[in-house]
Amino acid sequence: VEEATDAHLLRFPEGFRWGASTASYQIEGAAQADGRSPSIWDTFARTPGMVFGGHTGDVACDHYHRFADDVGLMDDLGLRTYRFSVAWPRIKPDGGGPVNPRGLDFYDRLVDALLERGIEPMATLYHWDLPQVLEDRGGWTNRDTAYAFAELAAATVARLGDRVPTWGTLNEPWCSAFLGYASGAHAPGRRDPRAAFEAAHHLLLAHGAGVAALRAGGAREVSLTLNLTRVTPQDPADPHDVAAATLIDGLQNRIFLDPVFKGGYPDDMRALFDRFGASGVINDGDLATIAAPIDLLGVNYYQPSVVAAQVGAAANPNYPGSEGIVYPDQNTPVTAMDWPVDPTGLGDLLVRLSVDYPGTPLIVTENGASYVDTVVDGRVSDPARIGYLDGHVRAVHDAIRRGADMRGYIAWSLLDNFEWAYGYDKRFGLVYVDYATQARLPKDSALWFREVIRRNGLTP
Ligand code: PNW
Repeated sequence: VEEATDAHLLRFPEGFRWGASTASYQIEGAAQADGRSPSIWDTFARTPGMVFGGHTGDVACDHYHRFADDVGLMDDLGLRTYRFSVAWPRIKPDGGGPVNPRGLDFYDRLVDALLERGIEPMATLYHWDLPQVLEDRGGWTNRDTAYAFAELAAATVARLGDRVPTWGTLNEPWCSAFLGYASGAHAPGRRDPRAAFEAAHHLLLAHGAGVAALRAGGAREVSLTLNLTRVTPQDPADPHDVAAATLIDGLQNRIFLDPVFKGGYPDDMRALFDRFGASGVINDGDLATIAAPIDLLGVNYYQPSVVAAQVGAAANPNYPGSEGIVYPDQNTPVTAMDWPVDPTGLGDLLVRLSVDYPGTPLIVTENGASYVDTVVDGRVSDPARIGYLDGHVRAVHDAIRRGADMRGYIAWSLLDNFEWAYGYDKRFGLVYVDYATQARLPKDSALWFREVIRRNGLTP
């Protein structure tokens, strides 16, 4: 528990990590450079109607060519940690098999540039850009994809492990499995609940096998990032609403947390594997692989969830098996994504994790907001984003006071970028990107964040 040493400052613990996040497909561009093969997102973005405006990541922020300037910008903004992901199709264009050294060269240059500026690199091995060649063999519904992932982990840590202290296996396997294979809102755009549960299991298996490969390669700190949230019943006194909240908590949170930290699927989730005919992919020994200890849990949090039971309601396609559950409007302020803003959801989530899954330190690996930004007289004034970030950083501070072992706060995102199904229409950056010129302009929120980092605290 950290007491404010300065009455005017809510201080964070010594060594608390502050930074920003990105992901390869969202910023790099250079889709054909140096032997990169197509990923499922290249294919999906080219499928009519899947991404806003037909946008693709072909150019994105052109970070592949501008990384040196972007690292300079990070330094100017006082960021001390940079979370990025590596593109599997650059490193292993055939999915498995031989390494493409030119693909790894890019990350080698990036890591060196970060270290020269004293910025700690945090590398994520998979942030959704699966090589299309692997999807052609079933993608995450194929067990072999998990083993191919472990080989990616081994090759990447072999090249960068001497300089990258912190490694993440997967980013948000919930999105990969359920947006990718159940609702089809994300690549590869399949709509098959059975495939989604199979994918969820193989993603967890990939994580576990990846942890083993990272350890064998000498990784110093190994983590997994999940998109988790606080799920509450609309009426806590109504047992039907309470049951609805429990099921959605299972499909969002426990289906990943319990295998990793408790060595098994919760009974209600196991029942859904059975119902959708997906239990056959769970082999003897898988859960032991999945439950390999990790050093840090990354938490991505954007919005809370409030649910209610309603007889006859169709299942939300993102949550197969959730018939009879609805999401009543809460009249909370929302972001440009229509996502409700409620920082108490983050504080409560972090405290819950430290109670239900004790012993693993936590780090916020993504948190941020999309608002409509405009450049006026060479400046982007974004008070709503500052308010969002301030409220959530405050919630992290409060979670520490309530006993959570918090190691850092990493904002989403460094730059405006390719926001998946929304293309370039939604801006999450601390830094504005003018896509016509690739000019970068720090928003007021970036300058606010720089002050928080400089003080290692918030003013009350
Ligand atoms: C996360 N949903 O994505 C990702 O990790 C980032 O790459 C992304 O840019 C960021 O959050 C903002 O969206 C999500 O529909 C995308 O529930 C969609 C959902 C959740 C997370």
